[in-house]
Amino acid sequence: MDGVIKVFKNLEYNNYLIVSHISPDGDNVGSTLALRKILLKMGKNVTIYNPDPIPEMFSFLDGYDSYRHELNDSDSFDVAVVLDNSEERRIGPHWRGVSAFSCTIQIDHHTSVPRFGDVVVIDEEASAVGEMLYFLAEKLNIIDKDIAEALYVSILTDTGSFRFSNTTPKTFYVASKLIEAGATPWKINVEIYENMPEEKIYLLQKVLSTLQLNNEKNVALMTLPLSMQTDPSNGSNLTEGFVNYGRSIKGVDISCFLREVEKDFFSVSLRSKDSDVSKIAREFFNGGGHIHAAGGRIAGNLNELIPYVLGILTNNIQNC
Ligand SMILES: [Mn+2]
Repeated sequence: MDGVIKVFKNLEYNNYLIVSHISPDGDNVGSTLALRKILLKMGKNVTIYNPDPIPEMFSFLDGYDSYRHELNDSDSFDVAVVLDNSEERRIGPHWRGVSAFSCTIQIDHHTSVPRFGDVVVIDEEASAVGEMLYFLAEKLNIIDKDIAEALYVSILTDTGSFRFSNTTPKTFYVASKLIEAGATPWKINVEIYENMPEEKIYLLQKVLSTLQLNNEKNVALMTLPLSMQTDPSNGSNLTEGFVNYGRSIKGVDISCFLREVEKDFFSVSLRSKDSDVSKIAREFFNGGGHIHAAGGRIAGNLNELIPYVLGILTNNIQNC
């Protein structure tokens, strides 16, 4: 993080743009809002951008209302900070590339290869970008309740409430520091997990009705065609976490969720207990991610995709 701190302390750089990835999740939003507050406290001008709607469950976090969903040609920034994202094309349609900035910083914990920042900090062992940013905040000696809550949300959501394989002693160390700094686990739990729009539960009901397993019963597949959606533009928010239900079945290694984004074009979410789904996502679904949580996309007709995808996943199970 020393390279990042050097940039932040450069008095010639005053205007910051913070971006992450489309289809925002908890780590994306939490790390973006925490870094926004850190830079504001350092006296910088900060713009945060995401083209997509920010899930309402994060609305209790400081800065939630300050997202911009588009950028103009007249906007000019000294520094761009890209969080939780290893692919430039997933930043959003208004991203003009690194040449638009004096300096680009990339902070990430994904295993995928492409790196494009001038200053790159990657920690594949970190449970969340929020965990990495805690050490930045600590070094800068800038932390308050807002920052602690946002970072706690990053870690809570990316570790599936401290249950996933990315949860380490360091994760709990950082979480304890964040609680000391003002994050309240129960309050945040209620905001994030006990506060769902009823629409989401009705959608889950429909998605669970599509559940099917392969013959070996180690791959689970669920689907959500456009015909089942009343608000496809909000589909990534309303279905966040659905893919985990497939993995929760005894004996299932890989769970896959296909959500139709536009006619005959699907977003693919993958979760696993053992197999490396980031490899499968890269090879077959034009995506990437982590060993046990990855995603991508695929074009095709749903009736043809179902056997095709089940076949790919069945053939790529790695027995550990
Ligand atoms: Mn993340």
